[in-house]
Amino acid sequence: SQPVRLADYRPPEWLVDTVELDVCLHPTATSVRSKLTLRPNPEGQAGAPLVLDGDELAFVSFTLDGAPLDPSGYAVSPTALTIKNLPARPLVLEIETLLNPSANTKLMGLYRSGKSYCTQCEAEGFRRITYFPDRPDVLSIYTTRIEADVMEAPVLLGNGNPVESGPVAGTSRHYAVWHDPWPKPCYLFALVGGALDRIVEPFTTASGRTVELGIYVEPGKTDRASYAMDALKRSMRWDEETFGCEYDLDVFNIVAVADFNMGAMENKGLNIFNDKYILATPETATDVDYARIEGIIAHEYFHNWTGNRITCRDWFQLCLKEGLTVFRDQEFSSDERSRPVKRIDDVRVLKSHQFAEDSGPLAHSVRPDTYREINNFYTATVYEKGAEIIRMLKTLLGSQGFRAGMDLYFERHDGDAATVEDFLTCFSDATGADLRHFTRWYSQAGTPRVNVETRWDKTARTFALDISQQTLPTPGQPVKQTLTIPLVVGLLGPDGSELPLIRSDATSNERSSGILVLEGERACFTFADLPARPILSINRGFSAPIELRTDLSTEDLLFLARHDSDAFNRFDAAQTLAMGYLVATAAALREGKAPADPNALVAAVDSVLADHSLDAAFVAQALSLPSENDIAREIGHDVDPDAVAAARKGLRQVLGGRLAPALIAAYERLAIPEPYAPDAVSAGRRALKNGALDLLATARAGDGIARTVALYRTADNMTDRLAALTILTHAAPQEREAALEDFYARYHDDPLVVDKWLTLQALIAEPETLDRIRTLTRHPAFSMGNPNRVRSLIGAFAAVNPSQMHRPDGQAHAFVADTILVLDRSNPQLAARILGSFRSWRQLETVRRTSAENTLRRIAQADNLSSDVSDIVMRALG
Ligand code: DPP
Ligand code: ZN
Repeated sequence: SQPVRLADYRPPEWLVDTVELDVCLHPTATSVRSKLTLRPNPEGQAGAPLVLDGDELAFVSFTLDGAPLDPSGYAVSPTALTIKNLPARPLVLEIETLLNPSANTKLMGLYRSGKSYCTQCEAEGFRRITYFPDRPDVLSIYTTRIEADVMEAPVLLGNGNPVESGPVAGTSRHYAVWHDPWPKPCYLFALVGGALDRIVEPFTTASGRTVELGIYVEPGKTDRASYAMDALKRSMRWDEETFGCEYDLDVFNIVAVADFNMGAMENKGLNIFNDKYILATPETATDVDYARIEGIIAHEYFHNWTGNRITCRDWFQLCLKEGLTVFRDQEFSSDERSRPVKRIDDVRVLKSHQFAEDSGPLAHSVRPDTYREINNFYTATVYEKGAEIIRMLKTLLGSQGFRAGMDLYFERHDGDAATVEDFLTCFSDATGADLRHFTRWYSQAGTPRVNVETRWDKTARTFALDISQQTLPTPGQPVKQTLTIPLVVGLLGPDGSELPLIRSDATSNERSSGILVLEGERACFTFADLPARPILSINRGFSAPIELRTDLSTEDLLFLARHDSDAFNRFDAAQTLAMGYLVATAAALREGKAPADPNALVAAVDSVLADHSLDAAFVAQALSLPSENDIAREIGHDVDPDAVAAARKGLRQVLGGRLAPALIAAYERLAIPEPYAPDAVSAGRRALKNGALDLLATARAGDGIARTVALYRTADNMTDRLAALTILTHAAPQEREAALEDFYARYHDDPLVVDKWLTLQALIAEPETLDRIRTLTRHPAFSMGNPNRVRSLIGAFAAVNPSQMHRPDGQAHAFVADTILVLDRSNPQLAARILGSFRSWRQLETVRRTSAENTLRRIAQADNLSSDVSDIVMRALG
């Protein structure tokens, strides 16, 4: 397929004002009749043919203004319906297509999940339902009639508000009509039909309107939807209070389905969710699951304004809705939970996914300027780095300036298909700020490296920071520009107190600001009137998404880990110490030398553990080391994943052994029976308790294993039981098989819990794991047809078990590649996702790198690759 280029954007030739759909659901022969009112776009090119997109469509018939057209006047294929020589005036086009939803394994367009019918149209799935100008800048008002067998699909849902429903006389069928008054692009279209149960609750909006909120689930699972409902109501209130965004329909429905390629989808008034992000009870979901459900419910709801009321002009602008909406859901979770802990979580995700993507062959800018397959751009860069850009914007403009820009954006662009430029212009217009240099964050790929050197002048009592930035080349971008980098700083005195910031280099209104803005390649910032040499705390709260290098000594980092008032940097100082140790030890192990000296890190973690004023969730984060993938990225080249795994495991044993008394104390203090509640404080206590137990068991200290066995048996919630099972699986091979068997026996009826069981086994860092996975692919609980099962077993293995995925014999590479090629025939999006796990292959040592490269070449040479897989494999090799 030819690449699509941002520079080639042209307005649509034809607009579609209204769409009337009539969908008669049938397992293998669903008919779709579509009536479009079209008119020439005044901004389009006059006299252009009308080209409607299709994808694997079976054309039945069409009429123009009620009459059939001579076959010489149009061309139709499964991928397009083209009509030439149309008069430049409003027209009515009626088209009928025929679909087989049961055969739709791509899970794009209309498909079946279990016995239900559902749709997924983002990005380009609507063209798999009917011929249509499938692009986000064509906005239409939709009326949808859905008809189905009343037994098969007693529930019929569409976008917007329900209009009417009833039986189809003389048949076993019934129908429902839905009308959505808000013009929308077709990627936000959805319908659902099935035998579903629901919970329903009213919500009163800020202006006093009542909205009926419904969550639909498989029969018998309504008791698992109450947390999602609670999160939805809190999200709706938060968006009113924080951004003045009120909901705009009479109903808001969410449907949970078991087969879904993504997490969830923000279809107007009818969100469709992967059921793993709806269903939760204390017995089946962990604290992490609850937090994700809350975050994704909020994310999809927030799209109603950032995505739906204001949508994207074209798919290059995907970050306009995604980065902004991720930022909004992060802020919501920060307000609902603990802001510093949420920030630590988000930065961990950013580094492990986005930084990894940005430093390898799949690096791309937040707003790419070309793509071959848009499905491959739902990435950590577009989402998470996109959110970081919004966060920096807020840091630079301040809360009030940021809110003023958002208000103007909603006011000016409501109803538009907008661009990143439109968005940024609102902020410069609202605040007077010049954002031209800042805009580079959207177009330049790669993580900037920022270097900080400090100079303390005892006589002058000044402290100077020499700061420089550099971004390494990425594919297609050999030469990099400088970026606007906002660095939040603090200076700590010898007793750990915050020193006043007096900038001697700055203009009067910047003099006491704790935000240093680097725009050029290098700059010097000087602080004056200091009583003693300060310790620098910089990039507080991770104010810029950068790789930071400083000249802070081990003692300085230990000091920050003990005293920094910025909780993120306190955590980060300990992580930096850990990373330094892990990188040095991985190198030493490869050369057969002794591990590095862990004393500073042990002291840092010890002081965090001893500080009972800290949030338990924060302490749990401090106990948790950088992942093997994070360490590999830090090493950057010639990586031996076995050495990395050994270094990390060794450090966990050191921490568990040396800190045993404090860990035992923490465990015992927190292991008091209390009824389960998923709130952040209780979750934090469990995270610390189980984190302490994990280190003890790993070190075989403090009766860690016996305590874990007991926890597994007595746990009354999934968080504790899964934590115990995880520890036993990794740290107690002799307990492993019995525990895994017991877990499966307890939960085999619950696919979402079985997923946890699959993932746990996929992540065992032992050579037997590959065979175990092969065996599990034949297990009755596994299915290649269900994306959650595939991601839980094979996706998890490929992405987060680096020592086994990159076995030097190449067998795991071969297995994963074979799986990808099989999957590509049924579900290319899922296949391409898993292939993305090869993204860091170039950093491996020679033997493993050669195996990865050969494997990628074999995939590239396979016949009939989807555009999804061929795009990733070409770029990965590129
Ligand atoms: N737009 C969805 C989301 O990120 C993904 N398709 O919410
Ligand atoms: Zn989204």
